[in-house]
Amino acid sequence: MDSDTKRLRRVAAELDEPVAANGLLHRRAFLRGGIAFTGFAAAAVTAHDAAAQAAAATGEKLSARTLMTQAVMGGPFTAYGQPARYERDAVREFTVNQLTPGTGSSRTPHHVLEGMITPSGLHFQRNHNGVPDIEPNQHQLLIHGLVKRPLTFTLDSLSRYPMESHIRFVECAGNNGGFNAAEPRQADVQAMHGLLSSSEWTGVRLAVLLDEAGVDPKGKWILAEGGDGASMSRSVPIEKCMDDAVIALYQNGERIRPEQGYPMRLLLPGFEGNMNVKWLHRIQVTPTPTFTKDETSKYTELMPNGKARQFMFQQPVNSFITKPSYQINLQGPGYYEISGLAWSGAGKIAKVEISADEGKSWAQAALVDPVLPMAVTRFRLPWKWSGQPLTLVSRATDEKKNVQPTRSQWLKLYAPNQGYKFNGITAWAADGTGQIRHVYI
Ligand SMILES: Nc1nc2c(c(=O)[nH]1)N[C@H]1C(S)=C(S)[C@@H](COP(=O)(O)O)O[C@H]1N2
Ligand SMILES: [Mo]
Repeated sequence: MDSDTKRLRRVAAELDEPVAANGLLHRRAFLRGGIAFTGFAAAAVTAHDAAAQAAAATGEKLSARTLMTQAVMGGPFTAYGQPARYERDAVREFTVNQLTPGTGSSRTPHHVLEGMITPSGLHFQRNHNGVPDIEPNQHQLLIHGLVKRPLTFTLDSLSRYPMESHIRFVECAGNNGGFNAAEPRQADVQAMHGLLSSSEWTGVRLAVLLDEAGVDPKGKWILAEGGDGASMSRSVPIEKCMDDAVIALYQNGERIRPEQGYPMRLLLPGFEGNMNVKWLHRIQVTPTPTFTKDETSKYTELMPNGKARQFMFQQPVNSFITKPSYQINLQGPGYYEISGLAWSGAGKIAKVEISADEGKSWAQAALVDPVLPMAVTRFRLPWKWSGQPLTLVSRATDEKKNVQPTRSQWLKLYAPNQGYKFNGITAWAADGTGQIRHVYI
């Protein structure tokens, strides 16, 4: 054994010590290579042996020659690439209502995705009247109301302005639903948390356009209206418009997808999805909120005293574990990496803690760079599962010190059946075979 090997073994032995109950390891245990050395190296040899044995059984020799005969002539070029045809699980999930086929939502399959960016074709959709087919050269954005100079912008004229790019999440206020049912619903991460997606958005800062139009001091709000059949419209405080609001034209490097608001959408970082008006064609500066149907009949929260709370813009701090999760079961005792997503409308994620004993002891997960405000943050934690039944939970804290409540704490904040903005802790229970169920803790 050389000195490097000895050193790695020593580090491994230290890091292999759990930092919280039921085998949660130090967040850097895998990164330092220690665990990989003792655990995975051994596992890899076993896997290799198994493959060699299988090959021997069929009389086949694992050789360079075998690999070469497997090579085939490749297919032609494609104009726009698609995922490998075997990736059939990586699709949006939705139910079709025959009467209103364009109305409803489709969900991002987070349980089969990695990293912090949602592929554009898998961004969730929430449409109140379908996806309009807008000819970009015909589209205009009008800014009027309490301004010195009403202005209209075409896609071409907007393209001459300085652009900004930001990685930001969009999350529907109705995400994470179903938790007020008496029994925990047995559903995967896609069904439970799939109305959340994350993209790099590029566009023009709204403040630049409003400054050019010259906002009257009496203009305290805007009305943002979409060009879809629903004319979806929302009131936004002028402070947000002058702060970090963006007229987004690009999504993950290409023009924004039709489903996300082509050719332009309002992006309000951290604010509930509904306010991020798609197919944006009109901004009216107003003295007060407009009290549109979308902010009165819906997207308000009923409080315990029977009054509805309006204009709760920010999405709360939240997190969920994707690996393991419902239907992403454990494959027997041994080393695992627990992984998931955390986000907050208030800013950056400060920490994510994981518990494997229903919240009695906690280990701090590693946050994957870059950790950005109002973006999703991927977290990871090494874990050694002994094979005993247990419950895994994640709890996120943001930079403003907001912490995810438990489900029962959250339920006390609102009237029964109030369904918006749930951010209670999600818990996954593993039985002795590694099968995962959704449980309440
Ligand atoms: N014009 C318009 N904007 C809209 C909607 C809509 O139906 N029409 N849906 C809103 C809702 S409720 C949400 S959650 C987000 C969803 O954005 P996405 O479909 O790009 O994921 O868009 C919002 N903006
Ligand atoms: Mo939404």
